[in-house]
Amino acid sequence: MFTRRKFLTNSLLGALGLSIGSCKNDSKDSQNLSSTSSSTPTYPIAIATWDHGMTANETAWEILNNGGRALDAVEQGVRIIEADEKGATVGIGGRPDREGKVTLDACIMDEKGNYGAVCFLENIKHPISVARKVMEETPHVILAGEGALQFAKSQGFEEENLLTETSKKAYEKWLVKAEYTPIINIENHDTISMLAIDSDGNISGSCTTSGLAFKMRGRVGDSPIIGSGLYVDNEVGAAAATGMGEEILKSVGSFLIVELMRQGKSPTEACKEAVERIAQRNPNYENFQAAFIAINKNGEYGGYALHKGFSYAVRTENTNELIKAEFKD
Ligand code: SD4
Repeated sequence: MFTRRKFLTNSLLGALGLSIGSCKNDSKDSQNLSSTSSSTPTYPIAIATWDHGMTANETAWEILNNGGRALDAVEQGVRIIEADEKGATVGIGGRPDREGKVTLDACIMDEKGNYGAVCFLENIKHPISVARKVMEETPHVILAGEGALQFAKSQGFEEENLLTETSKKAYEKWLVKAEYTPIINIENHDTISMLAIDSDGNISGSCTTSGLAFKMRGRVGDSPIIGSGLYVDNEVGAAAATGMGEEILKSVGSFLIVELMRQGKSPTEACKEAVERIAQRNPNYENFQAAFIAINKNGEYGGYALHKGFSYAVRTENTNELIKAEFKD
C-alpha cells in the first residue's frame, strides 16, 4: 500500500521538480544507472514504452488512481494505442506484412502468473483484449492465426479492416523495391509494452504490436511470447521489450531481467545486462534496436536500449514524464 513514507518521498521529489509532463534527457554519460532507477518506492505506477506511452499511461492511471487492478490498467492503457490509426506499429494502422496484410501479436500477464497471448491475428483491432480472453476463458495460453480469429469472433470481437490508406500507401511504396532492410528506430519501433503496480502492490503487464513492417507472412515476434516480450513475477517485478523481436526472443530478455532483479540488480542494471547480452552475441547489433523497461516490487523503474532514441513514459502520483533511456551505442 501507499505508505506515509512513500508519500513524503514523493512530495520531496515533486518539490525537486520531478513532476508532470517533464522529459528527462540523458545523454549516454550524463546519468549513472542508479539515478535512472527511481529510488522512490511508490505505487500505483504505470510505465510504458515510447512516446505514446504517455497517452497509454493516462488511461492506465485513471484506473490505478481509483484503486483499480493493474491488469485492467495495462489492458485499457494499451487499447488506446491499438485504436490510434496514426500509430504505424500497433493495432489499426500497423504496417502490413509483405503480402499487404496486417497481422498482430499481443500478450498479457497478471499478478498470479497467468498469461494469455495471440499471434498472427488478423482483422481484430484489440488483440490485447483477445489475449486477456485467452488467459481467462480458455485452458490454453497462446492462440494463433485463424484459430485466434475464430476465438475472438466467438467472444464478440468484430472483424474490421486494419489496413488504413496511409499503411496501404506505405506498402505500395515498399513494393516498388520490395527490399527487406528494417531501418533502426523506424521500422522496428513503437510496440507498446506496459507494466503497472496497483495500490494493492500487484503487478501486471501487457505488450501489443503489429510487429516488423513488411515482415514475412506468418512471422511472429517476441511481443506475444512469455519471457521475451513480457514477464511478470509478482514477488519480484516485471519487464517488457521493444525492438528487433528475433534478437529479443533469442535472449529471453524479459525473463532474464526479472531474474536479475531477483538477485538484487536495479531495474536499469538488469535491463542493461539483458541489452549487453544481445550485443555480445550479435556482432551485427549496430543494425537493429532492442530495448527493455522494468519495474520491481517497490515501484522502482528503469529502462535501457541498445541505441539512442528509445524513451519510456512513467506515471505515478507525482510523476508524469517521458524518460530518454540510457543506451549502449
Ligand atoms: C517485433 N518487438 O515484432 C516487435 C517490434 C517492436 O517496437 O517492438 N517494435 O519484433
